[in-house]
Amino acid sequence: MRVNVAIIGGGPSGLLLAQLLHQSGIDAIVLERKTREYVLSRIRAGVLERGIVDLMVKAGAADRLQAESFTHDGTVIAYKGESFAIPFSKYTAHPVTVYGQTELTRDLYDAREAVNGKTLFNVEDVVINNAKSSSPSIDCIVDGKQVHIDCDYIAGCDGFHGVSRQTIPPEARREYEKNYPFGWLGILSETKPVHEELIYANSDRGFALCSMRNERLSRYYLQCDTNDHIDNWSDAQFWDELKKRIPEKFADTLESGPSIEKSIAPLRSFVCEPMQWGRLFLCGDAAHIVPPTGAKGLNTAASDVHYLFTALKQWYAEKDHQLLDTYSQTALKRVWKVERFSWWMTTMLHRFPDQSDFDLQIQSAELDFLRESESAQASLATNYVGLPY
Ligand code: FAS
Ligand code: PHB
Repeated sequence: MRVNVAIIGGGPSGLLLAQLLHQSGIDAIVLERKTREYVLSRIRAGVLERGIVDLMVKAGAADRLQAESFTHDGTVIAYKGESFAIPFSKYTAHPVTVYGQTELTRDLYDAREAVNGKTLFNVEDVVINNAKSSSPSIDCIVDGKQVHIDCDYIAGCDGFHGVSRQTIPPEARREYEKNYPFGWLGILSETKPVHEELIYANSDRGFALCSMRNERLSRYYLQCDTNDHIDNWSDAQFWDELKKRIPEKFADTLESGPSIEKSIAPLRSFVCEPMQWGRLFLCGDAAHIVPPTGAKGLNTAASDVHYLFTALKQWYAEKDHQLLDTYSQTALKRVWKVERFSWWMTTMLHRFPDQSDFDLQIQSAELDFLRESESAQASLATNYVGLPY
């Protein structure tokens, strides 16, 4: 089989790239290790920057998003039992959009099927061949049969545990990593969100986040130990702890209910440089990871896809390789700014086991400054709604 672009990974990065390429007449295939149902069973991001919404429109996959999502003009920061709002619209031109990654991925799969896009599921033993040559290829096994795919370019959209990043020789890649001493315990419940906007809470018991998917679907997170397990948390224990971590005015009105999903995610910052190796280009979690405190994981996967799609489009339309040659440094410029913001939000809002009294005072001063300073709020808003591509 031969395609222009072979995409490893059928998560949001791979699917968004495939759809954008299709819209420009560039032939692609998506190779996904799992089934569509499995991919859609994952509960992840919930807040979209303007950039990914615009890309979904460009990809022809935004009808449901535009019909069912809603916009948030700000967010709430809570600490010491009090809270304050940060009005994005006072400092930026765009709000954020609330729409679950699961639904966005579902829309992309539906759009791909509508155009009969080639997608292989249950793909195993993916091997990338000759990425540094002008004729790369992929070998893999699908339903027990060997499949060989010749292509012009390969997009590694296979997430943190995929094969793409590992194809870059260890001596040719530099990896930066910071592991946080806590995780996030998240639940989904068919309850009314506690507030119409998100609440990021720093409490002496640890971080909490109150988010949502719609008016009757809430998403909550609690900072937990790295070795914690969902079996240690009954729904009642989760709700009790959440109420202790958010200001009373919210806790008193919190609607609890049975969890329909419960999971724990580790928190890390990670960047792989470079994000390309010959004709292999990494996008999204395959290249970088952020702690979800800044709601940047999915959104930065989208900016990578924008840069790679634009570069591929320039090559196929004008045989100009310049954007492809500079993809990694272009993408990394924005990636590092997002890494900084996500680290800053995480450091400001979480309690660290080794925090000294001095550290706690500094964290408190950071939050006081954010509450009192318009320039500090403008900086948070500018980063949160999404830096320009
Ligand atoms: P993904 O990991 O989503 O997709 C990669 C795909 O490649 C997967 O479907 C995988 O099955 C497939 N794959 C892997 N190896 C393969 C192989 N060898 N061959 C073929 N296919 C292969 N971000 C936020 O902004 N907010 C959040 O709250 C949030 N929560 C998260 C919770 C968890 C547990 C995780 C892991 C991530 C979370 N993220 C969050 C980040 C998340 O949204 C990612 O940024 C986003 O999924 C990135 O999309 P992709 O780059 O497509 O990677
Ligand atoms: C979510 O709704 O899942 C969510 C929202 C904002 C974040 C992280 C996760 O920063």
